[in-house]
Amino acid sequence: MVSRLILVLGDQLSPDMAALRRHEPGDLVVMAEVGDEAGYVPHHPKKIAFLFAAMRKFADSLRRDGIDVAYTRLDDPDNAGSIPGELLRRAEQHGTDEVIATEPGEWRLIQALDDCPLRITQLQDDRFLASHATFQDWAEGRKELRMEWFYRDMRRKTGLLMDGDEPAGGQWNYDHDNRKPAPDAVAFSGPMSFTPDAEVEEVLDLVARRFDNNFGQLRPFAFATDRGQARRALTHFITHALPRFGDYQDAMLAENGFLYHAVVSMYLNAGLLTWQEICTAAEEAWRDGHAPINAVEGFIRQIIGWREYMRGIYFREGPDYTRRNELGHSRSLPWFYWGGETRMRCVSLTVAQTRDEAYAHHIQRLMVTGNFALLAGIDPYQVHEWYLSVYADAYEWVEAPNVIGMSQFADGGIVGSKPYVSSANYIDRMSNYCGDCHYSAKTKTGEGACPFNLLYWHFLNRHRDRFAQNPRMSRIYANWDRMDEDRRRTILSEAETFLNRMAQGAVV
Ligand code: FAD
Ligand code: DLZ
Repeated sequence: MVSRLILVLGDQLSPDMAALRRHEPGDLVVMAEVGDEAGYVPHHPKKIAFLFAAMRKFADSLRRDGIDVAYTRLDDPDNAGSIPGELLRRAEQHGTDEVIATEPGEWRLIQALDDCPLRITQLQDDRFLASHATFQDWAEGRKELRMEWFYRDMRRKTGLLMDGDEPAGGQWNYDHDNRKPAPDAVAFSGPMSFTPDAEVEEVLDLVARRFDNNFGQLRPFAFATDRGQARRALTHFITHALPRFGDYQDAMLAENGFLYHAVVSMYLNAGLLTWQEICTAAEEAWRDGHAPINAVEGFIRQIIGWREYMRGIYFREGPDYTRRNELGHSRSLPWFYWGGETRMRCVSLTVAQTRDEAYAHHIQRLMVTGNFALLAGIDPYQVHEWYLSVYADAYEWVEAPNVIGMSQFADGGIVGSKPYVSSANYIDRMSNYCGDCHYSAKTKTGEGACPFNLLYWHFLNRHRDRFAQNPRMSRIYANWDRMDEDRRRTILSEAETFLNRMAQGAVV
């Protein structure tokens, strides 16, 4: 006789999940690979394979610990197709209607559990440093929310990189040291890769059969799929890449999409790693003299700062957040985001890397694909769906504030005080993408002019009313106003021509 069902979702693979901590003898853990979760966006095949393989291994580890698990595979004939459906099926099978869950990371699924006719308790997901209440308290009464102030509170709260009440090294933030352009060569072999075992191969065959139309290369597949492997991937990063993480954090290289990045977000977000062990390992590397302060501070800030802040914003802003469109952008996402041809080498390389790895680092996401979508006025919801689909680390709680907020300014400035837009100049400075491009980063109009140069002014011009008064942007508008009127007219008309050709499906 089963007393209660304990729900564990695909991104809740930590032994000390809130729901699992409530486990008592007689309870049954429910895990399920379901069509609804695998299909609410066309996830990258590597993301689906990673989660299914990690879920299966996690279920095995619970069983080894003596916990009863009812695990439904995607191709089980009785599969109900959704998480609520599976809970209802298991509830009927085992004669119970009580379910303990940990709150999912997307409003969509929270609401589906609320609507499910069972007695479901959704416990707070306490794998995060800031609970909903903590973030709410911090945000309450502030005229403007800024990550930097939140981050400093999180440093104080955790004691990470603190010497008493003071920041270690004397500064809270070493970002000014972290903007080196692309190096000629990278002295890091990239993230640790893992040869699929028989269990992973079985999942790869399933995903190849069922999701072969989804955008993305399934094989070769080299992700970690259990906690032990994810720990090794983390140690590999701390040992070999962290010391240079800061210097080249914003750089981009055609030959190397990983540079000195950790490539652990998919493990952290799925529960195979914790923020505590990642940050403690990074801090130790600094205290041991293995990695410099600019690298370690920059890295820890991403995790206890940006990651926690983004989650806070997502839950504070509510279920309609992904539908925000403050700039009224409505163009369709161009086909080249799904692998179609484009002559813009930076976009083409970033999309190709995304297709092959289900990974791109922050600046590729922000300043290449994100920047282009914003400049071109693409409907932010379509941009959001793309990002949610194509990256192995994407769940709405973290993806949406990064896309709708930081990248597309569709929330009107909740996440960022100004839009992240740039002309070709930034990409040319920070990468080696532009050298072999069809377009010329240095050419502003006419034959071969880089579309980022044209669209940059087009964006600023069409949103003048909103941004001209922004103190951080007034100089840019002054530059625009100083330009000869004919030149301004040429830029705007060439930008229009470009956008029209793109909308008609021309190779641009
Ligand atoms: P590193 O560069 O090595 O950084 C270390 C860790 O810091 C990451 O693993 C991640 O956990 C955390 N981190 C860094 N930046 C952010 C951030 N802005 N928000 C939250 N966490 C951060 N991150 C996701 O985890 N899922 C997403 O779906 C996602 N979508 C994004 C979409 C856009 C448009 C942008 C601009 C950023 C997005 N990010 C997302 C943030 C960031 O790009 C990724 O976390 C990072 O690239 C993951 O690679 P890494 O592990 O090598 O990170
Ligand atoms: C992303 C994902 C996928 C592809 N498949 C499953 C699944 O079959 N079963 C499951 O429990 N979870 C899956 N997930 C993760 C969920 O979509 C995730 O828990 C929610 O989006 C909330 O973050």
